[in-house]
Amino acid sequence: APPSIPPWKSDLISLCLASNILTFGTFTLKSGRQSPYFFNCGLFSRARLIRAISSAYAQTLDTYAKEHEEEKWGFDVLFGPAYKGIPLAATTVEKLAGIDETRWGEVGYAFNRKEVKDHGEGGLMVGESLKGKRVVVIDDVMTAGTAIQEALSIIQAQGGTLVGIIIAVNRQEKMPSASEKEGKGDDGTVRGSAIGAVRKQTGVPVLAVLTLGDIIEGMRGMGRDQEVKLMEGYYEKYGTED
Ligand code: OMP
Repeated sequence: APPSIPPWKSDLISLCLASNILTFGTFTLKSGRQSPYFFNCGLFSRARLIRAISSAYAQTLDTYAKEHEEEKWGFDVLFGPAYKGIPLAATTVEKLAGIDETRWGEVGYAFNRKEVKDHGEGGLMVGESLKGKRVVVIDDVMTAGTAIQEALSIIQAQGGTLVGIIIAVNRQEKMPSASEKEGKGDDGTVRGSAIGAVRKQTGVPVLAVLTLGDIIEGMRGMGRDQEVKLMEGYYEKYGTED
């Protein structure tokens, strides 16, 4: 069968493998789940890597905006939660201006401080004000959807209107069960996806550059059968289509 993912996605996956951004082993996730794979966005720290991921984020946002022209979907500020969201927000808006300056030339970026500054310009926020603005959050990886909650409350407190969320990787996982949260393992109950819960909670689109499905597909195309099997096994246990 022909691969169902576009070449730019398999190229990005190859780059992530070559730079150990995507690695295999035994990882304990924030949710407590044990994963055979891990995606580390902190390692997009070299010129050609940050260029690749910021281009992919920008392309994903631009494509979504163009596909939702009728609803006039767009945004004024890209908010990158500290710390990992900061370079992502800055480099992605720069790439957006490069794609279509008429559409994106006035878009801003903003980020929060982890410690509130009590001198100089002061405050919690740096960059564009969120007040009265349409805001998109840019983040790295979504598993259970807990990391994104802090960003949502900051936007609310700053008087912004959330209109979208973009992440590099949607791990396509089910919500953790109550027993998992207590560290007692999955109780086998049927639950929806973490991303679906965030969509429902916020009412906004959650865009992803890559999904676990894309990664599996891309690596299958590279003949990396061993790792594909590990990811499929994990998907069997914790995955959802969403
Ligand atoms: P949730 O808060 O469960 O959605 O997990 C998202 C966070 O987990 C990310 O912001 C990362 O800090 C971390 N993470 C990764 O960076 N890469 C992964 O492959 C998996 C996780 C994770 O712990 O789930």
